[in-house]
Amino acid sequence: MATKYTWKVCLVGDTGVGKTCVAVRFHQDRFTGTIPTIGYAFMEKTLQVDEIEHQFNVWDTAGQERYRSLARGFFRRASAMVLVYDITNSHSFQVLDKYWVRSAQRGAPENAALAVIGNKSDIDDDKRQVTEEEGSTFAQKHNAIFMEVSAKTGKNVNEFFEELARALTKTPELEFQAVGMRILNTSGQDSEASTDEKTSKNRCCSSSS
Ligand SMILES: Nc1nc2c(ncn2[C@@H]2O[C@H](COP(=O)(O)OP(=O)(O)OP(=O)(O)O)[C@@H](O)[C@H]2O)c(=O)[nH]1
Ligand SMILES: [Mg+2]
Repeated sequence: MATKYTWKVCLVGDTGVGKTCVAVRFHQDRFTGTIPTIGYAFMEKTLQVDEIEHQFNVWDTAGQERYRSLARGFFRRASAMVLVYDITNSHSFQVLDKYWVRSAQRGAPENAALAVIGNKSDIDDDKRQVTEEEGSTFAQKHNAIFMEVSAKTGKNVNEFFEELARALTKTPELEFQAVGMRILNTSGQDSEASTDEKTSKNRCCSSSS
């Protein structure tokens, strides 16, 4: 039987950088209009990489300042924290170093993997405010995977998750473990369940759009 891993991946970064669009592109391979996320959205997708099955539980968090403390609550037991910026918005890049790295490190397990995505690579070069080299240097500093992607065209989105899967395979201890609890059903028999499993029943859910 093929090995199967489950990874919890949280997308974080400023509002408008395209976290939801990246998640939707990965999950449904489409690009849709979005509204700012309220709270979080959850999506699940399985990828086959090098004959290993990787189930990604992707938590798309809200970047708006008023939801930031709420977002941190979702980082617990994360296998990887993905810091997303918009290559046409230098502020969204600077704020990764100023805020999101620390926020991710505080909320997620100490050894959680870090990755960096520069989104909107489809936009013309004259609007670019962050070079690929700057993105790559920042990622190297944090020992993180780095890729420029476009949620709009789909460029590199799957490739990013494939690379993340390969990296995570080297640290199986980061695999997502649902916390079990016993619940009594109406017939009085007890059964195993977990809060995370219950959340994931819908496969894709959202507190916003
Ligand atoms: N050109 C281009 N536009 C994009 C891309 N990804 C997202 N956008 C646009 O960027 C805007 C914000 O995208 P969202 O995915 O909602 O951003 P977000 O990071 O989830 O924002 P919050 O939920 O508020 O944290 C939308 O208008 C998208 O159409 C991309 O790859 N290319
Ligand atoms: Mg969003």
